[in-house]
Amino acid sequence: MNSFGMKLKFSTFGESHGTAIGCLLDGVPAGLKIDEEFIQSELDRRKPGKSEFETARKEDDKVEILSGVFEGLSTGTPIAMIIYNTNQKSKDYTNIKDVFRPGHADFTYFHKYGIRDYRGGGRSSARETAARVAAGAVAKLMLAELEIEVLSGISEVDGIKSEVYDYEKAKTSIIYALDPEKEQAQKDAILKAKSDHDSVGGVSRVLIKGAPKGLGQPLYYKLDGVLADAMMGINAVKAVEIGDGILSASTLGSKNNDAIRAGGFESNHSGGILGGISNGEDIVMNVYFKPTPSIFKEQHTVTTENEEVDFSLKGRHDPCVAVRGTVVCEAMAALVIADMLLLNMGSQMDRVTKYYK
Ligand code: FMN
Repeated sequence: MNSFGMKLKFSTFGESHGTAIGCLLDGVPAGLKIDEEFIQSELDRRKPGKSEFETARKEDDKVEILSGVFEGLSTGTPIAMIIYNTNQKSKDYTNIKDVFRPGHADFTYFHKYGIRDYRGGGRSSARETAARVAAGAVAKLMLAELEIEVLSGISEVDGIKSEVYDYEKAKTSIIYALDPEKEQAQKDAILKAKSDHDSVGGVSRVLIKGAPKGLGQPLYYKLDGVLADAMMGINAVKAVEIGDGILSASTLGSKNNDAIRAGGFESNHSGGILGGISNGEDIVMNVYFKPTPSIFKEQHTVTTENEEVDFSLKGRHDPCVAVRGTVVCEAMAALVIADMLLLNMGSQMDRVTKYYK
């Protein structure tokens, strides 16, 4: 499947070393001010080659809007966006033409489709996530009109955990670090792995502020379920927690429950979601990224003919995919919330009456 969402639906196309990647976003209400500079700035946050903490591949990731926008406003018709690939070095991948990179999707894509697009991983490459960021930027513009904000940052690298979550600080950090006190150690861990020809994992913490109560479609399109699906669908994501997540399983009900007062909840262990529906509190998620599979140490693998070989990879790869991945988490979260807002509009008769009468 290459599409996601119900009322706000997007599809992406393209592969790492093809001509272009892009998305088709359907369901954006007419009259939304489309700020192209903002969309580009979101792509710039994700684009590779900005620092030594990322792959040295340089892509401009210039986005072009092909349809669905007239005189700066959405027209209610599908918004198509395209990003041309400009920095493919397919020959970097000739040494893995017939071998599978351990940890990558090369093995499973080959066994599923019987075709080997070895150039940068083809469609399984996270290059595709640039298209999600473009779609997510439009969703963010929609959310901004309702004063809903999606923020994120890196809360952990190689087991070095943040103790504070400063989302404003994360905006200015080259690795989007949430804790200024931990940033240097986290950077050092990335550079150490890189110089060892290895890679490290990390965690993105996502915060959705200002979401109203009532978002989420029980039982089978629950807000937490769809957010988890959206996050797990991002390359290299191995786990997602909503609120206290895994910790909730080892605590008492009396500690885990968020007591309710007239002015709201006294705590937010639930991460802003109860019964699959937003409760008006901040929505909080931890998204766990594994270490980048493409590393330069010698590894055991097999060829497409199932012959065992030892090989060392060449090319340019992110030493910690969580860093750029956090921008993708924001985009996917924004798309889910925008979809849920549109879906929720018909949930009570008086809203329907108010609209039509
Ligand atoms: N994997 C690599 O091997 N090299 C990379 O440079 C790389 N960059 C990535 C950048 C981002 C923003 C993200 C989110 C992931 C990146 N990945 C990279 C991860 C792979 O795409 C991913 O691990 C692979 O498709 C296998 O899928 P899985 O890890 O979800 O099982």
